[in-house]
Amino acid sequence: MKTQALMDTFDSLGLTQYQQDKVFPGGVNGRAIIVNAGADKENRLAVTSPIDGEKIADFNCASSADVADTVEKAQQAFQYWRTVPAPKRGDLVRLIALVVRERKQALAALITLEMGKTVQESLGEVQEWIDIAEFAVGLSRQLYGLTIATERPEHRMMEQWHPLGPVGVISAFNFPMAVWAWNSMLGLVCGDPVIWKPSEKTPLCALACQQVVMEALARSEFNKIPEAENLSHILVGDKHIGQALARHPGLPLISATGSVPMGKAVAQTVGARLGRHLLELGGNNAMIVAPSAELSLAIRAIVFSAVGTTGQRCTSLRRLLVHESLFDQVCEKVTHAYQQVSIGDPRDENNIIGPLIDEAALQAMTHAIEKARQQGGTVITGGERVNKGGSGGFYVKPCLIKIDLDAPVVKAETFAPILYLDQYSDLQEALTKHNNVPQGLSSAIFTESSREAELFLSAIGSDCGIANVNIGTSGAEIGGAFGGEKETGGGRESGSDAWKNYMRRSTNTINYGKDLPLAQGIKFDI
Ligand code: UN1
Repeated sequence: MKTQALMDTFDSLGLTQYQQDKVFPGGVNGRAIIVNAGADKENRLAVTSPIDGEKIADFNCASSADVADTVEKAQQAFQYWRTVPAPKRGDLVRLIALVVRERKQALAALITLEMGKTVQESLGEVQEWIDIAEFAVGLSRQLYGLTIATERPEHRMMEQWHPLGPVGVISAFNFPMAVWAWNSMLGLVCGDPVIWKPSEKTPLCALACQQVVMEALARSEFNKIPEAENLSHILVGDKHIGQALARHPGLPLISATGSVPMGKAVAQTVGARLGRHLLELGGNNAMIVAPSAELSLAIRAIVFSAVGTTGQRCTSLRRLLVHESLFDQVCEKVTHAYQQVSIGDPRDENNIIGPLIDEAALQAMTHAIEKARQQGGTVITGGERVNKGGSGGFYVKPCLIKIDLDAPVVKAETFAPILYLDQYSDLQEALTKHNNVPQGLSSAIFTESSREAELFLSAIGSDCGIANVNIGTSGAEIGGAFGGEKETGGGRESGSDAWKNYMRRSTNTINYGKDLPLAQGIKFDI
């Protein structure tokens, strides 16, 4: 099934036609799609679909030499792109949004095939790309600097935002298009070419994204400009490619999404050359359900946040703190919902839980459940593998575990649908537990009390980058800044003023007088 489905999807994305051009120099060879055909044949990467574990593509990975060459090309593109007025750059991104809108179904189908999220969620991910692209188009006329009051007569002080340079993007499998889109749509309007190392688990999605950009370029006024062809690059490969990008002084910014160990390695390497990094790492997101909570909303929010994307979002709900007065009721309702959810092939619209990405994810889940048991936890429901007609996909029942949230296992992010559940009697005590993890991405409270809600959002409330009231922890809109504190890495991507990451600020003071007054009233007569 895979070969045909993949080829159909690629056909509708125009990829097979495109490969004759230059993205797939090795061509489509039966089931295999080869990138960098000239590269080391030992260095091959097999891509399997999590739907059934079948191999869907074969790659030769990029090499470190490709990194140096690609950065050089991106630098050349930058020399050109930074001179193009920002609203004109925005016009390319407008065309990208247009192509994505036209190809939405096919792009979503590819996400589902390669990453395994449900069609609804894949459509949502593609929508996220459209949203950030259209946001970036508007932004291309709003890259504002301040004018600042100066203490000197006949002077003016202002700031300008200039393009930064080529940006290296390292992304994870779970949002194989949207996270790159957050970075590259903003990067492109800000004047920066983008070099992307996608997850080794989802390179086909990356190729499709590249195809979209190339198609938009072909439709744009930049279609005859050789430098414009080098605005967007992908390098398929393992962590050595990521490390080479992080080391390269030609990339002033590395934006990395993924695990905490990966983020630390990137931060150290980029930091050693005093480059900038933008990190979006692990989350360990919690929700507090207060006594006044509207339970019909809370239960849906809990289940969507905890089991959506099979618990493989950075923003997935992993910890639930329920007031003791509601504990039994919430526990019963969530258990009931967990036992009802349909699990299976994500292409079937009836299923709301697809497979885990791979066997390692299943093992991590099984291991965490075992540890939770050893640390005093009780499995209320789920955790078992579900056999889907002997398919090689890793389908699991979402797992609900009653445990003290101070247990060590709860402090680590396990990228799987495990929800740890605990009760509280006093909100202060709940907040302490809530914040007592190394990560700080997303959080939520369900309450009808404005006092409790405001406390949760205040400086002494949730310590996360995202704090919500009466909605779940996942499913953030692109308009807000996305990211978190502590081991989540401190970066902010996507909306609000996250664009400033992709630009350099120049503070300018202009003297239009006939004197040279010094700041701070310093006298310096020569
Ligand atoms: C991620 O899991 O890395 O808030 C991104 C959400 C999505 C993005 C998640 N908009 O769930």
